[in-house]
Amino acid sequence: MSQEEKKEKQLSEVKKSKPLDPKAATTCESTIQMLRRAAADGAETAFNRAAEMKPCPIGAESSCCKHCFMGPCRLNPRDPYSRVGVCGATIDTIAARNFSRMVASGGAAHTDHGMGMLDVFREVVRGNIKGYKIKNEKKLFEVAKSIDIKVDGRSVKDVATDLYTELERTYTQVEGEIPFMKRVPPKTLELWRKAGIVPRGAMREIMEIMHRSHMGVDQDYENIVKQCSRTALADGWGGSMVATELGDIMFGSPEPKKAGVNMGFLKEDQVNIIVHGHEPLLFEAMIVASSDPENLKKAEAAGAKGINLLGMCCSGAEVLGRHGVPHAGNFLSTEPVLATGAVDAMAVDVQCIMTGLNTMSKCYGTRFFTTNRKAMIEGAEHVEFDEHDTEKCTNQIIDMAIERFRNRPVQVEIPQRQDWGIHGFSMEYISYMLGGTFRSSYVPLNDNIINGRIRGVAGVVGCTNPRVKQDYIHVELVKELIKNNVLVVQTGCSQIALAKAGLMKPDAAVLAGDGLQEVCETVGMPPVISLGSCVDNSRILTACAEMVRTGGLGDKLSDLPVAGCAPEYMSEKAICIGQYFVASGVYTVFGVTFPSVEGTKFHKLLFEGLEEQGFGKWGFATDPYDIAHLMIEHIDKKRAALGIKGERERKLFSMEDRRAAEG
Ligand code: NFS
Ligand code: SF4
Repeated sequence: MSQEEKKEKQLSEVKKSKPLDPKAATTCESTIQMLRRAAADGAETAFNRAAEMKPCPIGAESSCCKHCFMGPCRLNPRDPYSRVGVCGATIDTIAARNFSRMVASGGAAHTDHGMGMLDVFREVVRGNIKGYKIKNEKKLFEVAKSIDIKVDGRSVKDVATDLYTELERTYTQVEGEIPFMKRVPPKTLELWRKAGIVPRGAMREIMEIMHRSHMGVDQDYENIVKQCSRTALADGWGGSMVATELGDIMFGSPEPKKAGVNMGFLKEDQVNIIVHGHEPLLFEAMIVASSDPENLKKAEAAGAKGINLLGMCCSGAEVLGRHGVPHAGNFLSTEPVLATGAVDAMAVDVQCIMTGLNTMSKCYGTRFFTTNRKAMIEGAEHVEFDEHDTEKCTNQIIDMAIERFRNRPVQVEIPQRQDWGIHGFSMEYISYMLGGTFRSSYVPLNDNIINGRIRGVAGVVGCTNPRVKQDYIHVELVKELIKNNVLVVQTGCSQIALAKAGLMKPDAAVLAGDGLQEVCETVGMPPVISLGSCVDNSRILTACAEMVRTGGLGDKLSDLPVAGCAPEYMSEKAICIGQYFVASGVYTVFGVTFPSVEGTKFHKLLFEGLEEQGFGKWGFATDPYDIAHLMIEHIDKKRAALGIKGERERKLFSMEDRRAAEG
């Protein structure tokens, strides 16, 4: 079956089930149970809406343009060169311009989030915000050092002041290179310099994309794609990386801990509050407020045994790793979870918040709050979150959740499934885990890749999308990868899918191939490693840079035997992430659908040309096994180029050896 036919088949499987068959829509048991309840109650979710809304085939392949009012212009995706837009724009111009705006929007989401973190960090350092503090001084000094800020003998405040001044350039710099370019392997940076894609500040790059994609400006698809790379790099090695690093500095670096995922962590006898969104600021403040003795007293007075806080989507993935706060589910479960009737309040900030949550929460009497002035929903209650006075918002949410608990308007039905796993890895911890305290380094990882126990590393990330069966592709793909000795690192909603499938436990190593299994068993790690939210994809970039620096695996990021994938993506942020991985040198495969027409020059550039120029490239497939094998083939190709194909003799550094070395 061709890719095209497979895609059609997947789409029609989800579509044809009218009324919706929950088992065809998702493999998440809790979500199935809740979709059944929602159907019985006449409540509707994205799964139902997706089944009714046929995706526009022209839009899906990015063959239409509405950048001016001589149009909108539609080209025929089956014969894309048969027509041009009213202005004469070809399919390549149109698709490249559309793509660039996806990159701009996705990059804007991450960089605006990162800039918000920087604003708070600055006010914390200046003493104007008291609710947060610098929790991790070690990380502060490490980050400062990595961008050449002097740290020896200096105070925390001085270093932190220099750090925020310097990091501000990530967003506002008009000319020259942003600070984290200092972390890029020299050969990769050299390639970017030659290509003219070293990013300036994100604001500048995003503004330039919006200008260049306006009617009648940049019409050369190759030139547009260059600006896509530059803008995307300003996200991955800029805005997102700042968000991750400042999060670690203010809230602590994640460390592995046992933590739970799934709807079974809702508690019937407690006040359940879900925080959903992306910025850790609201979540961290909610953690403090929900353990405040005053609030607990109020909850008790209402007959509750406590206040039970849970995460969803990305901020949830972040606190899952940082603090072990349980996680109720990924993107597509955000509506179904409300059908439990057990959610007393849901507070959201920015990104991936479905409008449908407001309607759904009204059906089940959940108090639903938007909290960010940038993200309101018509008809929803808005309680604004102010970092200078976090309690005002969090206490109000808790009060209203308690009130709702006292008079729960519907019967509660909580799916009983709880999945435990180990969460909270970071690039620093991976180095410690493999090397031990005193020889903490990437040498053992590189060694195990060179000796072939680990074939390569795959990043499997991204959303869930009702156009395909929720979680299914993530889980099958990752199983296939580890079976073939590929170590998998994860972020975002994908990580939650695998946590629910039980693959984030060390004993999941039995599902891995011999080599990977041996490594996992020796160091006691799971074969699938959770790194946090989508901005934490920057952890994968830092880890790749460290692998190059450590040596033995080439001198550019594009030499590494690694690959990336977002098999169920839905968001423009994912497109931007994909483009920064590709520009960094990584082969990146997407599923569901891809916004370009196969056979066009633009498509060929993304899928072949960029690699010929020394970057990574895009790939596309919808079947999990096809995706896995595309990734594995690529990893093998890189291994062959490094001359390490099939090699497997060096001794693994065992726990015993490590103890001996540490004395
Ligand atoms: Ni990432 Fe997070 Fe999930 Fe997709 Fe949305 S929550 S930033 S975009 S849906 S992984
Ligand atoms: Fe049509 Fe060109 Fe206007 Fe786009 S910019 S809508 S292709 S006329």
